[in-house]
Amino acid sequence: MTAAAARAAELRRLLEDANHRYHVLDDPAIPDAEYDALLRELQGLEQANPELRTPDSPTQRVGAGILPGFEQVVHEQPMLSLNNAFSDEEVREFVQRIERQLGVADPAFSVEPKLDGLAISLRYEDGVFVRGATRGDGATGEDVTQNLRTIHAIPLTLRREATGSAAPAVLEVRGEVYMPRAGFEAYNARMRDTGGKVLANPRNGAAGSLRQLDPRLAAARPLSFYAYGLGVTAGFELPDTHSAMLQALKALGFPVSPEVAVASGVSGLLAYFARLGQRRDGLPYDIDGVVYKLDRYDQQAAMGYVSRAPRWAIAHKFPAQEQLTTVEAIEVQVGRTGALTPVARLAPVQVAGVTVTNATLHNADQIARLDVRVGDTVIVRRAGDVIPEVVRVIEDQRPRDAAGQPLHAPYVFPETCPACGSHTEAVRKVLRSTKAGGIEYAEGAAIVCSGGLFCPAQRKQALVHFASRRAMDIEGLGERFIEALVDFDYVRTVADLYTLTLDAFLEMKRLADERDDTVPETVKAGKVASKWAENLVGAIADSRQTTLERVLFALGIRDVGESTARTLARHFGALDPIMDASEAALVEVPDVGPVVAARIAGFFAEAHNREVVQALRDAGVTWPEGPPQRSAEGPLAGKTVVLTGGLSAMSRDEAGDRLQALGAKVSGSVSKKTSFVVAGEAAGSKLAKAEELGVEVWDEARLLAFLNDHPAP
Ligand code: I6G
Repeated sequence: MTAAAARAAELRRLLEDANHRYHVLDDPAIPDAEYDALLRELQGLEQANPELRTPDSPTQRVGAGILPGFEQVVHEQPMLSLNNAFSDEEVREFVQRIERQLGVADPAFSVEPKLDGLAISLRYEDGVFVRGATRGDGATGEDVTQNLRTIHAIPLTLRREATGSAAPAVLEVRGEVYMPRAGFEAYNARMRDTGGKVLANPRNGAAGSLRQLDPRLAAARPLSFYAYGLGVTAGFELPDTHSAMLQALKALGFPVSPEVAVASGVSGLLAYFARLGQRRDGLPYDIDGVVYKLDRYDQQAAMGYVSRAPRWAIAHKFPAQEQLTTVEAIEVQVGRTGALTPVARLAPVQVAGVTVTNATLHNADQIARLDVRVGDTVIVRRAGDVIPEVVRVIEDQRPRDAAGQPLHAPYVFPETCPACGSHTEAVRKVLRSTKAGGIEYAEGAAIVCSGGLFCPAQRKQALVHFASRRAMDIEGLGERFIEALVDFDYVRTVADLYTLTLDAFLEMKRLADERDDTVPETVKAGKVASKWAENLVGAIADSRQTTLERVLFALGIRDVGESTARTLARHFGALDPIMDASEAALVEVPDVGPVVAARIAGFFAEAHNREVVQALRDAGVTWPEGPPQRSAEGPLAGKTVVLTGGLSAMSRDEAGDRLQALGAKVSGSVSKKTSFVVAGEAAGSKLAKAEELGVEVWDEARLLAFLNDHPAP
């Protein structure tokens, strides 16, 4: 064997080991970056020596060329279906039939969740994955080998330590390909952002992915796999029980559900069903029931089959997670951040054991994509902790007039905020910065109310932020009291806080306590309240003396965090010039880009927001103002610096401030114009980019030494 061949074999082993630890044992051994480095090394070796490229190489998981179509696969051993039980009674009958036929009491069952995915069969010859097929009609399926190779949970070779030297000549493993919920949500969020097609549910996601003719598309979908059974085998010593067989599969490198257990008697099965049912919403994947299988293979053989289903197994189904209902109205809710979210009000329907009357429609683009209208019959889905959502409209059931025209027009998204009447703006999510130094936005835009502090829907959040420690630092004004202040109409804007008297706070607290069952009676009647109110009034009074950067931050302008507030305060020196600055003037401020400039200008263009600022001034809130500090002087004048990775001696923001104070412009992205990059712990792509462009890189020690030699002016 050549040195290259030996290294390639070693890399394949290391990569498959890492893969197994990560996807099967849930116990990652090496960081992602190291996995990527090993994979790149193997790709390089295989490129230079194509004869080293084997079908079971981890490099083949990225997806090969586009297929002309799928070949048919005849299952040597048919892929059966399972009979269903929808009630405890049906489970009882299933167990009693077995007990009668076998003449045994309380036989043991292997019990496991039934994942809502797609059944597949994987064929291994001499320990190597050679073909994977869908179930199809049970007798014939489709060859989806290329797509299955991209699923990291599926081993490309059987694990050596389990097989010893001789792998089974043939081993067909059956199981379910599924899409974990988190992956489904993330995939759909990405699709919504980029205007792509969202998946109706994780099951469709898994099935659709396997049907892609371009395996690279399947590789981009977050799929996983659990093994649950066998097809044909040769040279494989079958254990006596199904549960032992699952352990054997696990040892061979297949993921087996950690929920698998052994139970006996009707009560044992029903207890397992109830236990898993309770945990259903918290599982990382969708399940539609549990499967009970007689554990002993000799007992399975004695029970036999009826038509195409085993008599020794049954699927006990949970209530469905998708149901049909009708849309009674479409309303728009304003969230605490001002985002307008369309919600469908539904005719009440039971979904997975819960009555659903509202479902999210996510955003304006989603309504347009689904074309949901009032009166429509829709599929509503509720799974896990996720808010119920409308996934599809049944268009043939749309109400129509005598001429066949729909009774309801397409929904038109409101142009003003339903809570305060302010105009709305489309806020596009930043996807990434481009090589040319620009910004790439997501296509779908969130529609956001511009009312800010004036909007009642945003008022509570605005007050929480305003009072927070790093903003106006008003101690003692917790969220519970802020809610009460707004709910009982004591404050409309943040400036109203400064008009409240001691008596008003005491009255508000009494009302807040009264409606709160968790507050003990002794506390409600207690005298602690007056001390609390006195302290609070004192804290509010103290907050009147503040700084420009705190006020700017406290106003809650979208995307203006502490660091931007500080830079703005330094650059302009006073509030009026900031309020009157054009977007063009704002982008001159270090680290303020066009998006943030538009936010600041938009905020102060709203009359309500200017009135709040005036009210704060009238209430005696003051801050020192001075001349602008925008001279690019200092040892770093004219230099553009990028900070990346974690620093141990200070936060990145703090380091940025100190560099700015020395005249540097701090930027978020690396380009040829970058003077140097400060790379802290676990620096990633920005460091790589700097190295690629030949930009100077400082480590933390060098930064600290420089700051030490150049104290702030
Ligand atoms: O569709 C299935 C899901 C889960 C199954 C199954 C299963 O076991 C956990 N087991 C068998 C034997 C069959 N279908 C035919």
